[in-house]
Amino acid sequence: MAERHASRTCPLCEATCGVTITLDGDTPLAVRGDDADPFSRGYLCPKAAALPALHADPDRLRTPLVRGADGELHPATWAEAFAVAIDRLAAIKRAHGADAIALYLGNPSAHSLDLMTFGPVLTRALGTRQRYSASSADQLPKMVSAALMFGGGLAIPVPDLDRTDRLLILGANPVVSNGSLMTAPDVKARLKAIRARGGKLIVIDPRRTETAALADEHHAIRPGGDAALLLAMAHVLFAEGLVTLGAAAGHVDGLAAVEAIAARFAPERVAARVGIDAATIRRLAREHAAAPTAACYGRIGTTCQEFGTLASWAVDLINVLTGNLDRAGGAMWTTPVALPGRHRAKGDSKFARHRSKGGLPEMFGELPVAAMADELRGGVRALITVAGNPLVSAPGVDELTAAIGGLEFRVAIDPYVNATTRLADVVLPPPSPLARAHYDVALYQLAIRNVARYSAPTVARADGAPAEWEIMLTLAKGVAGMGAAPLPMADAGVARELCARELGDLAAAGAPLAVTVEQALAMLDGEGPDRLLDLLVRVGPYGDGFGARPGGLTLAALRAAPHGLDLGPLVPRLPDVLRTPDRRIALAPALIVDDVPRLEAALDAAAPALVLIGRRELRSNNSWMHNLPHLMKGGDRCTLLVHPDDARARGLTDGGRARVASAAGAIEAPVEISDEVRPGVVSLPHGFGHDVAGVRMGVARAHGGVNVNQVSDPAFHDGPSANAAFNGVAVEVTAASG
Ligand SMILES: Nc1nc2c(c(=O)[nH]1)N[C@H]1C(S)=C(S)[C@@H](COP(=O)(O)OP(=O)(O)OC[C@H]3O[C@@H](n4cnc5c(=O)[nH]c(N)nc54)[C@H](O)[C@@H]3O)O[C@H]1N2
Ligand SMILES: Nc1nc2c(c(=O)[nH]1)N[C@H]1C(S)=C(S)[C@@H](COP(=O)(O)OP(=O)(O)OC[C@H]3O[C@@H](n4cnc5c(=O)[nH]c(N)nc54)[C@H](O)[C@@H]3O)O[C@H]1N2
Ligand code: SF4
Ligand SMILES: [Mo]
Repeated sequence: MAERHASRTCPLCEATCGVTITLDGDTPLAVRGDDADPFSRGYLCPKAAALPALHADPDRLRTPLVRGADGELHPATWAEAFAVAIDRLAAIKRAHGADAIALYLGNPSAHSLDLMTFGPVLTRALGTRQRYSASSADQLPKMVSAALMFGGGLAIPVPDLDRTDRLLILGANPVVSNGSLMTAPDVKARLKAIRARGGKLIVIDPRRTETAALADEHHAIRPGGDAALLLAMAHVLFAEGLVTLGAAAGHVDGLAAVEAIAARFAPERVAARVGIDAATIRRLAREHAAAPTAACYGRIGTTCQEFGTLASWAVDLINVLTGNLDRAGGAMWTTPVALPGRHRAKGDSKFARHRSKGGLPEMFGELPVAAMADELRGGVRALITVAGNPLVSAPGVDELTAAIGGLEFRVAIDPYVNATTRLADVVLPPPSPLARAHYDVALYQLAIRNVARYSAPTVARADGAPAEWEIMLTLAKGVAGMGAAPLPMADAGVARELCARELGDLAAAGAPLAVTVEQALAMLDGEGPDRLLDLLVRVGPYGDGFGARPGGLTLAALRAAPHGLDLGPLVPRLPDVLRTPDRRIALAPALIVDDVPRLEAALDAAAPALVLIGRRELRSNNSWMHNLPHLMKGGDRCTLLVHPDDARARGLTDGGRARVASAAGAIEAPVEISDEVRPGVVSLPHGFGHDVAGVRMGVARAHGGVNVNQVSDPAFHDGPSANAAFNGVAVEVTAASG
C-alpha cells in the first residue's frame, strides 16, 4: 500500500482552510487540518472531514447523463453529451436569439478556480441578458452598496478581526457558517480572542445563535430592522458630536446628506420597529464611537431581507462615521494577490441597463433570481445551470419548477441529480473537487489577512473526463459556433485576451510593463486556469511584473509554497482602492438614498404578527452536502423553531407538526419549541426538500426535509438590488394534523 499525504485548500466554504489528506494511491482515506497552513493553522470543521466521502459518494456522477426517448436520464459518453448539448443550444440561439438561453451560476462557482476563470468565457459566448446567479439570493445588496460607495462590487471592507477592540455583528452566524464576506479560518477562535484581549463582541440577531452565545451582548432585533437601527446609531453619533472620519477624512462626499437622513431616525422613532429600546441604541452608538477600534459587520440577515441595500450601506456608514474605515482594528480592504481587472480605471457599477418584464433591474449584468420564473415563462427556451440548485435555493420554487419544466431544453453542469438537475436534458458532471487545482480568486479578496495558497490536484482525473474549465470552454465554443477548433487553441485565445486586457489596463494607468503580450504569454505557466492565474499573480501588487520586479510572485512561487503564503495583516488602501468615477467615497449615493422613504414608511406601518427567518447549521452546505452519511447523523435538523409564547398561542407542540403559509405557498414542518428565537419570529433552515421525484441522492432523500423556499416569496425583495428577502417573510403558522 502506497499511503501518501497531500495538502490542499478545502473548497467547501469561504474559510479557505488548509487540509491534509491521507490517501492510498488515489483513494482518500482521512482528512486533518494542515498545521503548516499559516492562515488556518490546523483548523478543520466537520464538513472537511467528509471530503473522502464526497469523493467516494456513489451518487456523485462520473459520466454525463442524457435524457432518452423514454424520458429518463441515461449515462452517455462525453462526446455524445456535448454533441446533444451544443446542437440544441446552438440551434435555439440561431433560431430565437441569444436571450432565448438563460444561464444560472450557483454558489460553488465562487469556490472554483475553473469556474472563476472560465465561467465568464461561457457567459460571453452566450451573450444573453438572461443571466442569473446565487448572488441575488445572497450578497448582492452588499455588492451594490460597495460599488456605489467605493467603486467596486467586491470592494467590500472586511472586519480586521485579529486586531479589533469591538466587533458589532448583524445578521451573521460565523460560528456556524465559518464566516462569509470575511475569509477567516477558525473564526470561532478569532472571535473568542477579541474578548480574551479585552475587546467586546456584540451580536444583533432575532435568534440567540451559536455566535451570540460567545458574545458580551446579544440583542434580538426584529427582522428587517437593521438599517433603521444603524441609522439611529448614526443619529446619535451626529447629535452628540461623535462623528470622526479618521482615514476617510478628505475622501468623502455626501456627509451632510447622511446627517440629514440620520436626523430622521431618532432612536425613539425606530425602537418599536427595531425591537431594541432607544436607550440601548444610544448606548451602542456611544460605545462603538468610544472604542479604540471597532468594526461593524453584517451578513445574510442584513442582505437577504427587505432593506438589504440600506442595511449594507448603513454598516459601512457606521465604519466611516466612527473613523474605523481603513484603519487597523476597523474595517479594511484586503490586498489580494490575484484580482482580474485590478488596474482598470473605472469601477463596475452597471445597474438597470435593462429590466425584467416585472420591472426588476439588471445588476452587474445579471437579473435577480426573484424575476427568474417570470422571465423563463416569457420567451426563454433553454436554461444552463452551473453549480446551482435554484429549485432549492431560489424564492418561489413551486412556480420556478413549473417554469423550468416548461422550457424546451435544459443543461446542468453538476455532480448530482438533485431537485434542479433532475429536470435537465443533459447533465455534465465536473470532476471530484480533489481532482482539480484550487486557488481562491474570489475569497482571497475578502480575507482578513493577505494570503495566497495554490493547490495542485490531489488525485488524477478519471480517464477521458474533462476538467470543469474544459466543459465550460467546449460549451462556449459550441454555442459560439466554432465547434471544430481544438481546445488548446481556444484556451490560448482566452489567455491572450486576458493578457492584452491586463497589460492594456496597466499601460492606460501609466504603469506599463516592459513586455509585449506575446512575450508575456510565452512566460506563462501551464494551461487553462493555471495560465490565467499566473498572469493575474504577475501583474498584481506582489507579482514579478514579468521581470520588472525580480523575486516577485509567480504561479511557480505559489506552487513552491504548497501550504500557502502569509503576506501579512491588512494595510491601509485609501484612496487607491477607490474606483468611483471621481475616486471619492460616496456616502449618499442616489440609488440608495432614494430607498430611504420606503424604510420610513415601514417604520410607521403595522408589522406582520409572525415572520419567518432562515438559519444554517454546521454540518450542512446550502443544499448540496446532505448526501454524506456522517454529516446526516442525528435527529431531524429541518425543524421550525418557534418561541414558547407563539407555540402556546397557536396550539403547537414540540415535535408536533406545523403548517407554515405565506403569500407564495404553504409547507409543513416539525416544530421545535425554543426561546432562542424572539417572539413573533419562526426559523427554518434552507437547503432541504430533497425527497422529490427523480432526485438520485439516496441519503439526502432519506433526510429530505422541507423546502423553505416554497414559502419564500419572490415578490418580497430588497429595493435597489431586488435581492431575495428570505428573512422577514410574513407567515401564518397553525398546527397541522399530519
Ligand atoms: N455550515 C454552513 N456554513 C455555511 C453555509 C451553510 O449552508 N452551512 N452556507 C455558506 C453561505 S452560501 C453563506 S452566504 C454563508 C452565510 O453566512 P452567515 O450570514 O454568517 O450565516 P447565517 O446562518 O445565514 O446567518 C444569518 C443570521 O441572520 C439572522 N437574521 C435573520 N434575519 C435577520 C434580520 O433581519 N436582522 C438580523 N440582524 N439578523 C437576521 C439569522 O437568525 C442568522 O443567525 O454561510 C456559508 N457557510
Ligand atoms: N431560504 C433561504 N434560501 C437561501 C438562502 C437562505 O439563507 N435562506 N441562502 C442563499 C445563499 S446565501 C446561497 S449562496 C444560495 C445557494 O444557491 P445555489 O448555489 O443555487 O445552491 P447550492 O445549494 O449551493 O447548490 C450548489 C450546486 O452546485 C453543485 N456543485 C458543487 N460543487 C460543484 C462544482 O465544483 N462544480 C459544479 N458544476 N457544481 C458543483 C452541487 O451539487 C449543487 O447542485 O442559496 C440561497 N438560498
Ligand atoms: S471551515 Fe470551511 S474551509 Fe474550513 S474546513 Fe470547514 S468547510 Fe472547509
Ligand atoms: Mo451564500
